[in-house]
Amino acid sequence: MKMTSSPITLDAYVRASRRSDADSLAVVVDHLAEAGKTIAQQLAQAALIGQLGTTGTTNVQGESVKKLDLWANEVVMAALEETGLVSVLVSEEMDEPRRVAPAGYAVCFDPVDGSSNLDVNGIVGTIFSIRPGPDPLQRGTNQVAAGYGPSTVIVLTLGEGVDAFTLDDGGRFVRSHSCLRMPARGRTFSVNDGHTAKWEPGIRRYIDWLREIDSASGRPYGARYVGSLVADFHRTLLEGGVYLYPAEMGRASGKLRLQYEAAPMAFLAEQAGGRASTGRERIMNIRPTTPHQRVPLLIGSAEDVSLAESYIAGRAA
Ligand code: AHM
Ligand code: MG
Repeated sequence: MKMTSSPITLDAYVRASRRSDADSLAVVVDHLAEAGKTIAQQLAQAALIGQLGTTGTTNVQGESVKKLDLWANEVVMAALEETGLVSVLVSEEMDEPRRVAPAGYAVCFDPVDGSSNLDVNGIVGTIFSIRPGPDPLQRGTNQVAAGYGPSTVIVLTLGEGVDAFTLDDGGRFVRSHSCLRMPARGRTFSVNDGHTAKWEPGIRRYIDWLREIDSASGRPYGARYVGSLVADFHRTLLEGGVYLYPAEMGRASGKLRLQYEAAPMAFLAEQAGGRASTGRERIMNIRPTTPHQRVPLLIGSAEDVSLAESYIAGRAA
């Protein structure tokens, strides 16, 4: 990881990209960043202003909806619609894609990822994925930009590597990390260990292998699990290792959603030299058939993900 010496703002960075639509993309990313700031401010005061807890409803995926999920969804939607550059929006909090214009980008987002952490003041963040519109169902390989913002950092790729931008005192996102590279191999694994009994044998054997003592191969790996993809992925991006939300008994597609969780993180991981897989196929290659489709996700350091795949395929003992 290189700490950058020349400060560049998020807006200037996107405008300086080699993409022909750099100026339009800068407007969309800038509006997402402003929405992120608004959400961060609200989160900071949530306990004081009655914004914790649930709405008492469930979303299209059968999950309990938190007040902040809905509120943040409106903030992100309004910010994107204001750009006039977006044709369709896909959000974790909306049953159907929302058409806003005949032409423009297709933006898929999770307004508050990790929302089970909201009421305990844990780390949450917004994930976004920008594709050329107006088709909302496109492979991850079509993404023109993807990123997320846990607290007041925005991590972004435009397909030209991965950079991170930190909110400064003046309210500007300024590049703090440039050309992030994930180590080829890490020392930690991140998975909901309580679900062990629901995993297929290959995943169980792989996690057991990570727990064995063998100093030559750097084992045992440490276990780290926040239960918030933005937080767990951010650590994995910076320090390497592997994050897994595998297929489970009774939930063959895992938990995470392709369009606004797995695909944007996969784009970031690959741009940082890492890998993202269902265990059997590259996440970026999957063509979505429904807006909220779920996929198993193994993401992180290239060697760690490859070894996990070998276990699933029965190649590793
Ligand atoms: P959410 O978008 O409803 O918050 O769900 C996604 C989250 C991820 O951030 C996290 O990695 C995972 O769900 C945690 O799930 P679990 O509590 O089953 O371990
Ligand atoms: Mg989520």
